[in-house]
Amino acid sequence: MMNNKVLSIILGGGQGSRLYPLTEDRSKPAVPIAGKYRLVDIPISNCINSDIKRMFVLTQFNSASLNKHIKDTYHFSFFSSAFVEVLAAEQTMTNSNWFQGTADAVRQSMHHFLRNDFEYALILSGDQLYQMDFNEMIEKHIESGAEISVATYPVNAKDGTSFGILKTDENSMISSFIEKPNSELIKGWESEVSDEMKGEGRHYLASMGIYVFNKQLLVDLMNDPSTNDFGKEIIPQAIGKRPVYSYQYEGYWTDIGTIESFFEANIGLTDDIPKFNLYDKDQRIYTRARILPTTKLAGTTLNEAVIAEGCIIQASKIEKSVIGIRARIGKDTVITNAYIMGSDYYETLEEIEKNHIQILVGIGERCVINNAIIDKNSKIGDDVTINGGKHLEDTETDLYVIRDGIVVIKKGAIIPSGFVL
Ligand code: ADQ
Ligand code: ADP
Repeated sequence: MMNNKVLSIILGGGQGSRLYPLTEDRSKPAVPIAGKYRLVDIPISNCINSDIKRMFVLTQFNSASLNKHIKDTYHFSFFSSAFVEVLAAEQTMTNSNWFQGTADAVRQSMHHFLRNDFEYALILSGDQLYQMDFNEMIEKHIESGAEISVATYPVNAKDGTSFGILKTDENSMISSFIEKPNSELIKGWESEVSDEMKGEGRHYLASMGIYVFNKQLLVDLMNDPSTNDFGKEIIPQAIGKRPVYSYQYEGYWTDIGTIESFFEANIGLTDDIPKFNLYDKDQRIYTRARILPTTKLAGTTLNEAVIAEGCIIQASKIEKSVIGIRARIGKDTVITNAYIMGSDYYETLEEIEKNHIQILVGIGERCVINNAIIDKNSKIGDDVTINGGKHLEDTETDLYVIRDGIVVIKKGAIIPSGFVL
């Protein structure tokens, strides 16, 4: 019922440096996940499933692929007030800077938001994997008399250092907050959590970076130009002065802002019962309907594989891997623990012949690929070995980047036949 009073603001990404090179030539919300989606589809789908249908996506780059994706995917009825609008950092007469942080991004876009009628702003992160009904959070926000609500999630001490950690009183009002405490500082920030959480060592309440703000307070806070960030300034400074409440979330939620967490979240989809459920018809994840043909397989042993549509696969084995749209994989190739993003296009037989194309888009024959992310449109020759793992040091070349043992082949990279890593 409240949904027509809610405006959603999706923080689509700063520089995206932690997801580099996936963000080398696309904005973070456009990074492909789970074989056929893009990062931005997650918060947008959560909003649609919560019946919140007015969304702004804030991003640093005005990327053609993001705009095309949003434009081609989210069509609403002519008579509906629903929209998804991308706002890229823009230079105006009064401001020549890029967004300086999350709050600054909201501040600079405030004039766009204020053209809409709303009472509550739902501020979301663009790099998280979760399925959440925001209605419950908004209802609690109203019931408790909060002016700001922060969604929270119990984490362990190790993970706690990468989040805002908070404490609440017995009514869930937040009494103190510390942004990303180090392993020394986090001591003493334990909260009372359920026995189940205790059993898992998750004693610390982390901010999920998901906020509900009363409109007027947001407007007031944005009038102070000295603050640039929600986690570093806005939230900690509001505590004690305004009613700021915690809304504790129970479901699955993970941050996918780094190569390692992004990789693990994708490979996790191949689990017997994945924590992130793409098959739940009540919490559907939307994306572009590409009308691709079905996937064709020949001679492949599959085990725990997630395979998108439009692929042509002759590999001998695919295990614990996610294979994205239009992927082409040659004979006798073995793929394990890998996220192959697939391609934006196919080369036709005529093209291949006419242009004497030696290395086709996709993966060639007799390759071995393990612990790797292969970005879109890359061309991997025959007899290529890419064996990622902790034995490899962080590196960057023109063709690939290694982070935490995961080899990321850059978008469109051409890896010559016989290459070994
Ligand atoms: P971080 O995720 O580290 O911590 P931040 O880098 O500010 O915070 O990013 C939050 C979201 O905003 C991300 O989706 C990011 O891509 C996006 N973003 C960042 N800068 C942006 C910009 N200039 N323009 C548009 N979008 C931008 C935050 C909180 C912590 C909390 C974690 C939970 O600060 O308190 O624990 O989120 O993940
Ligand atoms: P996605 O399918 O992941 O949403 P895009 O919308 O970015 O990807 O691109 C898909 C479309 O882009 C393809 O159907 C194709 O028509 C076109 N395309 C992109 N790159 C190329 C290319 N190098 N050659 C031919 N077509 C391309």
